[in-house]
Amino acid sequence: MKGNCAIIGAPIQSGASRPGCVMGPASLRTAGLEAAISGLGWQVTDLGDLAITDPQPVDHPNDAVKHLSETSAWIKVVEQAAYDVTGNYDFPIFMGGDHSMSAGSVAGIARRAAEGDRPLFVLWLDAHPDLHTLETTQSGNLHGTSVAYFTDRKGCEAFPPPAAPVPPENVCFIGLRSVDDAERERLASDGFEVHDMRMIDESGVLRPLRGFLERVSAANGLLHVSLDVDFLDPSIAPAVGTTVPGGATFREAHLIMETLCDSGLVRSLDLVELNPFLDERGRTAELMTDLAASIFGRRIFDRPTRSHP
Ligand code: 5AB
Ligand code: MN
Ligand code: MN
Ligand code: MN
Repeated sequence: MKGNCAIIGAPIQSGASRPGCVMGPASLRTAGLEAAISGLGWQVTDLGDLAITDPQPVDHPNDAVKHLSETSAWIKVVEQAAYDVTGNYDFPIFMGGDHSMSAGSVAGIARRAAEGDRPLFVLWLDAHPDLHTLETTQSGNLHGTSVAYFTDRKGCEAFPPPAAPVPPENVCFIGLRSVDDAERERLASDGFEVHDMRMIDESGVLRPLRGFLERVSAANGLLHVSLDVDFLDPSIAPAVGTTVPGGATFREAHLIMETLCDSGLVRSLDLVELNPFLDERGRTAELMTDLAASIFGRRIFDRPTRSHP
């Protein structure tokens, strides 16, 4: 047995503009996530779906902000679940739901990591940096605020305060290609590690990823990976409300997951933004499942392999 994995659903869609992410966990289950990981030698427990009860009204001076009370309630529930599950399982997978889920999952994992005195690092695989605060968001869609929240940027006070903010230097973005002005300023000034798609075009995915993994390893850190469907090119992953052309290819994405697996540093994973209403015969759900399987050790061959001269 390689370890205990928990899968836990957070059917949240209040953070996104297009409804449908509520079906994300069901679609990942239908694609066979549990069997894919248990088939690799892990013990997998499906903890079911989280739910919110009785969201408290929360107001905000930025009138653009949408569904604040519901999203706040979700962050609280997911934060507590992430804190609890990291105490009992080696490797939890959080199935979204839109990306506001990760405000809660990362905050809860960070609270647990701080207790164990290990620094938490976050790899954010996304077309977007999700660095708006509630003050700067223009769309008002709160799935664009998660990173600002868990790094404790000023302007997210309407959400429950994060117990152990993640330092921006511990957050690495790969795949960026849609960045708003307010986010651009933060990326330039706050010490995040940033690899946009142009850098990936120029260097490939391995160089930046290995550099980041070396930092995690040198700091004896724990690594959380947050995978937004729109990290992937829309031609291979159509089931997302926020498609941006020019995303990661099938092999780039798999190579990232395989390298993450080899590193042995990853302890938790978000699969987010899957909108099954927009999918084509389940192909995006299947791809997200295959990418998760690669992080858990699925590979073409076990290494080292001998190739013909
Ligand atoms: B996602 C945008 N920056 O604020 C905004 O999909 C997009 O979780 C946010 O990365 C995308 O609405 C949020 C234009
Ligand atoms: Mn995102
Ligand atoms: Mn995105
Ligand atoms: Mn999205």
